[in-house]
Amino acid sequence: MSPDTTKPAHPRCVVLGGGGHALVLIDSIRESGLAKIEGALDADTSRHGQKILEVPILGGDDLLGGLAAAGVTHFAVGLGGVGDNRPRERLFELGCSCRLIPLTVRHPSAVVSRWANIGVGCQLLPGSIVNAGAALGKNVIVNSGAIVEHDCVVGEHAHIATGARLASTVWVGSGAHVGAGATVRQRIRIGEGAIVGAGAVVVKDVDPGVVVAGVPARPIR
Ligand code: JB2
Repeated sequence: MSPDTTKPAHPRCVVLGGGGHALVLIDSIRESGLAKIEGALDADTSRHGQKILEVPILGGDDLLGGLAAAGVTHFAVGLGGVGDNRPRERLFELGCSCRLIPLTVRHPSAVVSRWANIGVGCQLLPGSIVNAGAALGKNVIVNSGAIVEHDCVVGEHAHIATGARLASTVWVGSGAHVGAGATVRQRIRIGEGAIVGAGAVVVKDVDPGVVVAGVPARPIR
């Protein structure tokens, strides 16, 4: 069989962001052996020249085009975007506009069914579970220890935070955030851009853009 020349043999990746989320992401990329990390970019100029897990913070996002021209092939969005996934979406579009490929990251400890559909640029972090029939759009984070049960649908740029649990057939709209340790009951719909507070238990549908919190979860904004 002739080699697939559409796929770079050795992905070379840049991470966008150099804070807490980038720490876990860089570790996950390394542990998975997915790509060589050439550097990180950060908006905070005081970080430039520093290192994160031995990865140099090269400068700001204005370097992206030059890095692509110099042979970097992939990017990974290193922002967690807690409570607002729009900056993550913006960085995802920026990376694509520079003709870089979104790196799909899967830590070796993540349990991901072969019958799940995983979009480009998704991040399946340590100990996460994505079961059969689940479908994740592009740039979704399933953070450490989070569970996406069978037949859930998670829209693009959404973030299922650390230890959150989606019971089966939950629908999560694009850009929504399900907070750390939250639980969402079967067949619930979480609207686009909605936020589920940490530790909430969601037993009713959440409208787009609404913030819910508590047990049982109620709208607070
Ligand atoms: O537009 C940007 C940009 N905006 C902020 N481009 C780039 N390249 N970098 C950007 N940043 C940088 O991201 C900030 O200057 C900062 O260094 C970093 C964000 O770090 P922080 O630790 O504040 O947030 P985080 O999103 O990496 O992590 C949060 O979310 C995770 C899910 C934290 O709450 C973590 O504890 C949490 N696990």
